[in-house]
Amino acid sequence: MKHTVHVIDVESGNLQSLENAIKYLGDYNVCYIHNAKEFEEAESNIQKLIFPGVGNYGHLISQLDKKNLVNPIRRYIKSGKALMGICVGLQAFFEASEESPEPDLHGLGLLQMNLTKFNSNDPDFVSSKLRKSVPHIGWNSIERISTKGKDFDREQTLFGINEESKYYFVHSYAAIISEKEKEAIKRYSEEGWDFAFTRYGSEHFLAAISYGNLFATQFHPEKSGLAGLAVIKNFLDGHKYGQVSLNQPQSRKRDLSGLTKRVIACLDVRTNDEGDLVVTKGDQYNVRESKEGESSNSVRNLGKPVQLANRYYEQGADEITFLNITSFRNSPLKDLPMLQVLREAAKTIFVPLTVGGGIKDMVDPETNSIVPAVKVAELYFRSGADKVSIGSDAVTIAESYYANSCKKNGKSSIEMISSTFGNQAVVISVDPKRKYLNSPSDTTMKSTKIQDPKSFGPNGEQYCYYQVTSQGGRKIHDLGAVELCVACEALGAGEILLNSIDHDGSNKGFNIELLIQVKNHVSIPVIASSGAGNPKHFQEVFELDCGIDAALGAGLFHREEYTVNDVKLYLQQSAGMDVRLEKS
Ligand code: 1PR
Repeated sequence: MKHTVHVIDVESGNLQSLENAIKYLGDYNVCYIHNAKEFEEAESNIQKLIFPGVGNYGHLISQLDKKNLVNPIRRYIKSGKALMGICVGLQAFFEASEESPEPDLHGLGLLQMNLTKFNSNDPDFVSSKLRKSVPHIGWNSIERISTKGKDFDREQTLFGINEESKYYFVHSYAAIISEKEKEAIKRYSEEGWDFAFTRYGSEHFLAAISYGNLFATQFHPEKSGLAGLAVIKNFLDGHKYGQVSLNQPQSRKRDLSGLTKRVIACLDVRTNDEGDLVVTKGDQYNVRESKEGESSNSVRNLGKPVQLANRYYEQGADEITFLNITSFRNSPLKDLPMLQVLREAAKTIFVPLTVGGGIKDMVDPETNSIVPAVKVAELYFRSGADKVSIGSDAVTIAESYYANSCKKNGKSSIEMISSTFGNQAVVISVDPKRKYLNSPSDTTMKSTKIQDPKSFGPNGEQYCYYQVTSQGGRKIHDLGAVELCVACEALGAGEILLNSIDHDGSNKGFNIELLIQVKNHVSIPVIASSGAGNPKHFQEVFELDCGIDAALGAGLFHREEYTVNDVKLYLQQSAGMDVRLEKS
């Protein structure tokens, strides 16, 4: 017989992946609790309760309050039954967060410590002339686990959490341990709390906490591959302390940031001429086969989206991105083509999934009603997406932002989605193309000197700015990539997916000058995209001192020239970089 796991649902993001992970483990069903009444009805039967949270601390705490869930949760904790918090679900056990400084907003206060924001001017980065991105997004290691103040041996685990594996984190605020908190940690340790510690740059913070049957992780176990599934299983099976075998092929060398280099596989998806949803790939965004003598060529078909995504997950992709590249075609809300793809993919893929294409206010042709972008995004989150990527709409939003003297209106898709689901859930996909200039004074946009003479303009122009496009390169705008990214960061975006139409499908390597230029103007993480042709190209981009630690490839994986694992092994063995390699 299957056991039931109860999950608190306060409408804060992707619960589908958690449900999928629990079901994937085999012996469990999931039952959601939305309010106090449902809690009370189920209370005597609840044996395992999970309290997930994504996004904004204040939003989560006020939702708990609004739904009268604070007292039932306190009562449940007191009863000593098993409870697991995830991400903001961990943060809720603390007293307060700098993210939501309203004086009357308090968390559950089990730990009388406050959460603070990571410092993008981390002194270790500043002295190395590197840039630290905030949010902290990516795969990090656990540095130390302690029980009652005493360090674990390396092979010991806390609910399966161990120092050999990598876990997926995505957050800007954390229980960062300054001198003052060291005292508190010592006190709580003496009272019997267990802690797992990690660091982002020079900032040490709590990655997991546990006391009796209470357990919480700052990272997302449901998005941390096999290592994360093991943590959930240990919690559900009640195995608090265990052992891990130490023969995993992890590198022990850690980056200054602590994060591994992230390798992302991207699938451009559209319907082909036969009406099937396929993965395709363009050269400079042209996805049609070019056969001589044919006027209308067919869309390149490289495989089925879910099948390919599973293949890349098994090869070790740290994230998978799906882009609906023909999103400008209207379809009824319930039939948005990527919903089904996500639902299927999220059943077996336990790393972060991003979906892009058509994230904007839309008119549902079936009902003729306007659906705000935040609702469209919510549908994707509820189908298994962790982040949405906004392309064309981001350009329109940035244009209005500048036209409005850099004032926010609170209504754009970027602002609405980030305030509900957190900045980390909003990626901006940028499609820039080189606009040649004789001199930087020919534009008001941030320009750059072209380094490679082979890339000079047709008339020998040695300067350019990166002019943004929308609708998959079809529409050109009087706006530069830097200006677009700066505006989107100010409005609440959490990450930039930086494509380059000039490099897309070229296999000649990433557009380094564009990447440096943009990264030097924003603090949020930038994902390098377009042009990857071999593992060395990933090394090149990760070695830049502007602090890029995520890079995306498409064509090289689709054509099976390299697997994701080939790239990661190369980075580890030839370039000495820290990557996540998982035991299969
Ligand atoms: O504008 O919000 O509806 O989003 C549409 C999304 O679809 C945007 O993210 C846009 O970049 C993408 N898109 C639109 N048309 C195309 C096309 O190719 N015709 N694809 C397109 C963009 C670029 C990358 C590609 C890398 C790596 N694809 O995602 O995967 O360049 O390729 P490579 O490694 O083979 O060089 P909206």
